Amino acid sequence: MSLNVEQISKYSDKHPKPSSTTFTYGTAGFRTIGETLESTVFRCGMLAALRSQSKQGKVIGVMVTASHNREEDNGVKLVDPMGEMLQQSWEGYCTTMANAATSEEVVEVLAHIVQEERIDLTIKPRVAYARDTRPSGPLLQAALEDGLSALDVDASNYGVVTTPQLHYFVRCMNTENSSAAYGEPTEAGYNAKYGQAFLRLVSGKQTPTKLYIDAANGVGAPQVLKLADAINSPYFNIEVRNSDTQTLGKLNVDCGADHVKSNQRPPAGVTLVPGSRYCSFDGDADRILYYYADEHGTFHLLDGDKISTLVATYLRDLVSTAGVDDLQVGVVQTAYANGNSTSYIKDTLKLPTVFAKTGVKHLHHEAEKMNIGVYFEANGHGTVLFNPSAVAKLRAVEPATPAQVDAVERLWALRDLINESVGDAMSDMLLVETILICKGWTLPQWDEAYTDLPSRLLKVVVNDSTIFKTTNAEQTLMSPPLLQDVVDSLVTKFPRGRAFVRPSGTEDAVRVYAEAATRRDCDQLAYSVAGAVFDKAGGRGERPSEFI
Ligand code: G16
Repeated sequence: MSLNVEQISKYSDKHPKPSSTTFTYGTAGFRTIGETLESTVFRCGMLAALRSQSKQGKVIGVMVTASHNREEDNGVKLVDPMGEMLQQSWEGYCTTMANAATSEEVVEVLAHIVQEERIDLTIKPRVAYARDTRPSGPLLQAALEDGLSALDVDASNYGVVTTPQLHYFVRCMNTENSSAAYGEPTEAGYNAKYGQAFLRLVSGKQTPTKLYIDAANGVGAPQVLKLADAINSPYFNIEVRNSDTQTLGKLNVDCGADHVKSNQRPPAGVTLVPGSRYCSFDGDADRILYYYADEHGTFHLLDGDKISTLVATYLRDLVSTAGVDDLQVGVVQTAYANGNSTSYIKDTLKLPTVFAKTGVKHLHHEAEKMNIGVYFEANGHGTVLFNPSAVAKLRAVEPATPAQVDAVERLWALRDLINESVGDAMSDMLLVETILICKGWTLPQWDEAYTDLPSRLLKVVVNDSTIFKTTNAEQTLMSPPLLQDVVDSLVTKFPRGRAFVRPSGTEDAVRVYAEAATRRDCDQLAYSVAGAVFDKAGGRGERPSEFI
């Protein structure tokens, strides 16, 4: 059997590539102005089909979203059979395919992949797809459906759901009726699985105070309300803010996890009251952060590092109580992790920790190497993985005391509570809520573990961000020449200073991260480095200069 060239060309001609744009499969798939993505999304439909055939007809996911990005952006990414991000060796195919200039070239690239991957075209391809609430979503979904029709895909449309929900559905579909069955691949199945695990873990404990959720005016708003309906318990007492998915121009604007983390202040539409509890999702609900105001009204952020240390501590203690001593909990971070969180993990928790490049796909792979791998980016994106050896060790344990029985049961329930396929704001929120309820902790009590070094994340817009090349887990610049020397000399001026520069893989910009012993030093360092990037590497627009 060979490719149906006539059918593919007919559909492809409907979605010509914009001639002036070059597309790259970046940190989390393709991301750019939504209107320019039609040809790319169409072609991703066909790539998903081939990927499915290369996996003997397993379901591949396609999510149309630009997550934390501004509303006019959109994006698309492929999800592999176990709900994980697309295998990296296929990212090159995606980029080549997205940049094919004509329908003839599109067919050539498809034929090349079929040959390289020895794909059996008689296998029926299966794809599950969904989108977030962005205005360009319906147009891109239609392009995607053309791509699926071009290769006669057996397709399942999941409508408007969160990104992690789609990852979950893919894993469920591919494990159905197997010993690794993950759950029912429906919204109701998702809510039942995570809701029931949550109630198993918290029942009998004291009920918590209300949790205010900033849903970034994105798809997390309707979905978390459905989760709350399914749980239907005072243990999950929530009020959703920034839930307007209908009005144009509101998604991720002055709200959501990225805004809260970058600006280190609460979102619009939320007035912090001391003693109350708050969290923010991002636009597609794959990130979460908590925060609160102290009695002086000062804002305190509990970011991905704080979530990671809370979860790792809880798991470490349960493993120890359960008596599964050779079961190791480890933590994966990126260069954005606050220096004090890394010291706390190493020196106080005495847990192994490794650094990965930015992008949950990189952290996920490192976490898979650990028995129980806790991975979170400081921006609130992450999850926990139990590898097969951890599962085997848990199965083998023979608890002798009631405390051991309880700890083992809790570990199993936690595994049911966690979305192991990808970082998931709703599942992570239930995990944090569980730990806080079980410990009887307030947010300030959780925050006591260690104090963050002051940090600042800035964005610099430059003429060409592709000239920025990094090494050393993206902490050292190799290009543009000599810029790293400037960063190094600035860093030495500030006690406990640390800074790095890297190109974003989801936005057309360069990111600058800095931390130092005091807020003033940290901001001076961050703005000095950002100013140097702007001056020496083709800065565009306004020079970053708030403090200098
Ligand atoms: C995505 C990735 C994250 C990454 C973030 C920023 O988040 O999934 O792993 O940290 O982009 O990446 P960059 O600094 O390369 O732009 P999201 O929430 O937008 O999917």
